[in-house]
Amino acid sequence: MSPELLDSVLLQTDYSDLELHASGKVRDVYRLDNEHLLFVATDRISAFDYVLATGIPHKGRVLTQISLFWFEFLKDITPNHLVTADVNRYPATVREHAGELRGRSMMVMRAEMFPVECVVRGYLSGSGWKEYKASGKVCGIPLPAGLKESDQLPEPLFTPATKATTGHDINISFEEMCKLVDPGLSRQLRDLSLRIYKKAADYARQRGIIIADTKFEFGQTAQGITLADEVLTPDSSRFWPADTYQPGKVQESYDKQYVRDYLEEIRWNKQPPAPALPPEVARRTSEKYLEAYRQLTGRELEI
Ligand code: PZK
Repeated sequence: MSPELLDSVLLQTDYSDLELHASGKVRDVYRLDNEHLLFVATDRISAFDYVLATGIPHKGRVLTQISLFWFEFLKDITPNHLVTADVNRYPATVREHAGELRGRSMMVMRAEMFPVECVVRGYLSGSGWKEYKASGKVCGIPLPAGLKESDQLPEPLFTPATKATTGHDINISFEEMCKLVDPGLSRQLRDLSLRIYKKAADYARQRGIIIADTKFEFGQTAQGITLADEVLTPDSSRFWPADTYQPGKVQESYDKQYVRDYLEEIRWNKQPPAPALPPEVARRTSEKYLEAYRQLTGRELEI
């Protein structure tokens, strides 16, 4: 990889003047003031539940720009937490980091987050496929017999989950969700999630990308129920290339296939420490993220 490209890869953030609000495998959220947060997408990548030692050039910017695209696309359906992604409008306290933050960050409204993940599934995959095979249901919802792995569902399903403090999300029924979030609000979150998924998945399908499933996070702000976090990115969703879609088997991941193939090839035992990626695997993966952005938006990400 060229020195300039390597230099652009961000693995760690460190804004010692800011308090960390939340940090995830590949992104970090800082507190700007009482009402505002700084959401930063790094170039880290996770596979098989671990963050790898190698960053993916442009990944953080691609995911941020995809979220920004969807916020605009969905603004007639839902308010969102975006204040600005223009680093020139960030508070003076972070403007010294403008170079690093440009394109990969958003200043957002701090929201009172709902303690549920709003998952929508349009296709039968992952834990949904496993449950269907065992019981004919997905998250307790009965489905017609005879569906194959990766089949499109008759209707998209809302399958909420709670964030486990360690490890994986736990699927819950809508009734269980109603014990955690007021039933009226739960219904609104369900209806909103389904409308957002349908509008976005329909658009993406016309552009050659199947959004098999996705996860939304909502919070409450002065504007009411507000779409937060990143939205409809390859990290929060399963993106499949439509041109090779073939129900009856596992689908190749749009973005992480080269990474998974490499990790299987070297027979990593999927225990830490996670390996580094050969430059060629990182480069090809970077190309896939850029391609996803291009395919969805019809624009080229300016590098
Ligand atoms: C918030 N997360 C998830 C975890 C991340 C993100 N607008 C908001 N207001 C209050 N809290 C959050 C948000 C947003 N978005 C989101 N945790 C808190 C999360 C780890 C890293 F980048």
